[in-house]
Amino acid sequence: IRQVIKCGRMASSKASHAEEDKFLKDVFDLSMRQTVQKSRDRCTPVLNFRTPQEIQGRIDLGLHPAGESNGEVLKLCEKVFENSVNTGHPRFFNQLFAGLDSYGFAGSIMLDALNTQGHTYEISPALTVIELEVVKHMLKFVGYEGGEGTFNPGGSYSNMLAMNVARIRNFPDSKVTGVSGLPLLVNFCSEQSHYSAQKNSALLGFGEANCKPVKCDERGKMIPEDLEKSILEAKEKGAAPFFVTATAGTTVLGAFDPFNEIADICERHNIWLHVDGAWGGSALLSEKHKHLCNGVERSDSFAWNPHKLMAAPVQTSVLLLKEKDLLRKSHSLNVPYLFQDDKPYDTSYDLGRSLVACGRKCDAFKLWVMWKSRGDSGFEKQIDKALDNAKYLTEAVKNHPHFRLVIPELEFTNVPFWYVPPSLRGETENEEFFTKLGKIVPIVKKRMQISGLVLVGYTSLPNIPTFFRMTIANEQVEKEDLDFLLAEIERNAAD
Ligand code: ABU
Repeated sequence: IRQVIKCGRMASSKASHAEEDKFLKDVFDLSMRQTVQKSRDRCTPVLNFRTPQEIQGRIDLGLHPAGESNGEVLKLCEKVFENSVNTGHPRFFNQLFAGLDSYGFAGSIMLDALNTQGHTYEISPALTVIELEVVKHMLKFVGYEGGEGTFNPGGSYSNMLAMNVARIRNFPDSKVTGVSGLPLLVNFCSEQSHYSAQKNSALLGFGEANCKPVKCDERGKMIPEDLEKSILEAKEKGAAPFFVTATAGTTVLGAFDPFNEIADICERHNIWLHVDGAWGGSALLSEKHKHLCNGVERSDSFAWNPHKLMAAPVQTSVLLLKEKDLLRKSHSLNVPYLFQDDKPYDTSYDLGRSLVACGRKCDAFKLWVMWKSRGDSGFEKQIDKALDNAKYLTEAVKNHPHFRLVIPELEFTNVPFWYVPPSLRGETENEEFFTKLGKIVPIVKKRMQISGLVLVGYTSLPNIPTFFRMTIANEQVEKEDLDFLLAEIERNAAD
């Protein structure tokens, strides 16, 4: 090969290569210092809160005709870290993702070094077969052996593909002819499901109003009787119910819907059952907790975000389908610039043939590196620890006279609660009392955000005033971090 292409380094570029290499190493060291190493030191803050205007004043954001030196760019990058949230910190509880797994981070670095896309095997050969292997492994956990799946940019996108595939399975011609000649297609989700169900219904042309909300019980689980009532009402009006979104681990309360009862209803009415397991799907990895997902094997599709409880790097999202070849039937469109049939390999490995996305990152690789390193058992320990921590916090809140749980029976790592300030202690705990507690939550959150030592989210639900929406996802969280959170709320709510 050297003879054919006359290999050799050009002397003139040696200096710039050395500079580039140094820059890359410096960037790696900076990233390690600012994230991995800081996360190990609980004395560092989770964030240095600044307003957008303050950040605009601190970083030279402007783009200029002439480029800047590596040193200048590096200094600017350092400022970006200093004005970012350290989501790998064990006291970052704000979202349904947290932590920076070293193997996942390593996978991300290598993936970015490869800088390729997943539409054809010819530009991502190893990454394609890795994706298929990871999907095959995940299918087993859901009970979909023999099915198929794909990595997507986020859980909302996975939920969208599922809805589209369900429509095409019911009305195959509509892939070409569109939805205008079809009966009114309606879909259903619980009133506590993720907002992507409604957004996707709008996006795919069914309409937000045709995503019908189903009532939940006091634990946040879909009420199957209300689902069936709603399906029958839609049918009476001449509409065609075609899709139900159930949830494994709701966004706010972490509730798991009653999948078997919902599957019975979907079978009776020939409706596609999709489970949004973006958050709670990882329970399937734990012998102790997989019962939460009992019945999901009866569903048709399952969205799962390993970037949440498995702590894979953002984003690592999968849609799994029980039946094979539906992705191709729903999305195939052959174009001669990508999907030629006369390539020197089996072209069914050109995964882009079956997807909406053309350019797509090969996110499966990050998860594969993690899975190779940890094995199933490593993930199982991680999930069990998160649930143990949630149990510890639940008991701590329950037994602390200054805190109240929003719901007494928690299923997952979501621990929603209120703080009772000195001025309200001893009052009758009626609707007015909890409304007052709700008003305190954003104030305390704001103070904690500004002090930067811990970050936790808040929300409200219909008929439930604002509360702390605490979730545990990071494996590095220890009981002392949970004690710290409660102490920090007390400290910030002192007056
Ligand atoms: N993408 C899931 C919802 C985000 C969150 O509440 O953390």
